[in-house]
Amino acid sequence: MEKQENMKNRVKEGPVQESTTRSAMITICGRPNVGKSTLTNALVGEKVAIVSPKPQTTRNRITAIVSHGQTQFVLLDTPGFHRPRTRLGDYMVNVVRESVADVDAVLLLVEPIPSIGPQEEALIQRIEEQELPSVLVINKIDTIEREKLLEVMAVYHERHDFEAIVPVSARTGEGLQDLLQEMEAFSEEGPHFFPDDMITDQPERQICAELIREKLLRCLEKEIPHGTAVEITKFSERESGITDIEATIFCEKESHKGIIIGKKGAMLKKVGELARADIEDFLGTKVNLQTWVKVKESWRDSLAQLRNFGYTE
Ligand SMILES: Nc1nc2c(ncn2[C@@H]2O[C@H](COP(=O)(O)OP(=O)(O)OP(=O)(O)O)[C@@H](O)[C@H]2O)c(=O)[nH]1
Ligand SMILES: [Mg+2]
Repeated sequence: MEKQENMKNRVKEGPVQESTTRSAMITICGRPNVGKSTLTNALVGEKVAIVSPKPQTTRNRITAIVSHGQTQFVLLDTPGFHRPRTRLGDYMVNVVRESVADVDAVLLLVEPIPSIGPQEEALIQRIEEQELPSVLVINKIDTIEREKLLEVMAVYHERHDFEAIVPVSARTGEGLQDLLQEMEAFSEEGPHFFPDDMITDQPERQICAELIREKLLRCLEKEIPHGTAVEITKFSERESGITDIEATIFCEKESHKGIIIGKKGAMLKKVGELARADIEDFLGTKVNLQTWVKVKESWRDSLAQLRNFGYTE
């Protein structure tokens, strides 16, 4: 009788399929400037997230899609975890907290420093609270000696039971294959969440706005670029193949506006030229980019303005 039941079950399930798809959703988190977006881009093989030498470059959660054999990894690049000083900061930190939940695993990206800072401590606590499997990824190993690396590994190993510790350089690509291999452990059989040729869920115009913001971060000093937001007000492709883009750069003070425009418009021209070149590469068309600068006092502390710029839950 038991045997018959087994036979019936087998017929119902059908033959075992040879090739099955797998997927995993994995959050990348860490303090500002540790290289989360650089790592995201390196794993995707294309630029989907802007990168700058200044902390707090990423403001939103960025979904990036990576194909690895039969597996589709959905990576969530997050803002740097920091102590917020504005409502925008509150939003960014909340994005991180919400991204370290309901995923298959978390990559905690750290600097190659043999001490655990308050940001890492808070993120480890969040990972423990959510009972999520995690991999410690020690980035920027191109900048340190091997002995130092062992020290860093020991300090973190003592603090938390990571599934794996992987040293990498997001800049040179060292260690990335090992990292992908470790990430496979979190994949499960099932359909892919996104089409296989998709690399990010961000709309084209949002990426264009981000590329302009990246140039502001790279060209301007101190607090000024952190108080900027970019809105695309026109985005249309002509039949001849040229894309017309109009963008407004918002800043927080009249004095900042003067600096962003620069002497005889030199700074704005430089930002525009750098951004246009990148946008042309990204869209694969010629681009006619027009930029304006406007002031919105203290927008980073205004809920209405944050919503307006898309920094909403
Ligand atoms: N030497 C070296 N520099 C790196 C590496 N990875 C990233 N960087 C640099 O670190 C800086 C910050 O990189 P991002 O990728 O913007 O860092 P992030 O963690 O996304 O920063 P936020 O979005 O501000 O949280 C940039 O200047 C990168 O070029 C690396 O492996 N080695
Ligand atoms: Mg980033």
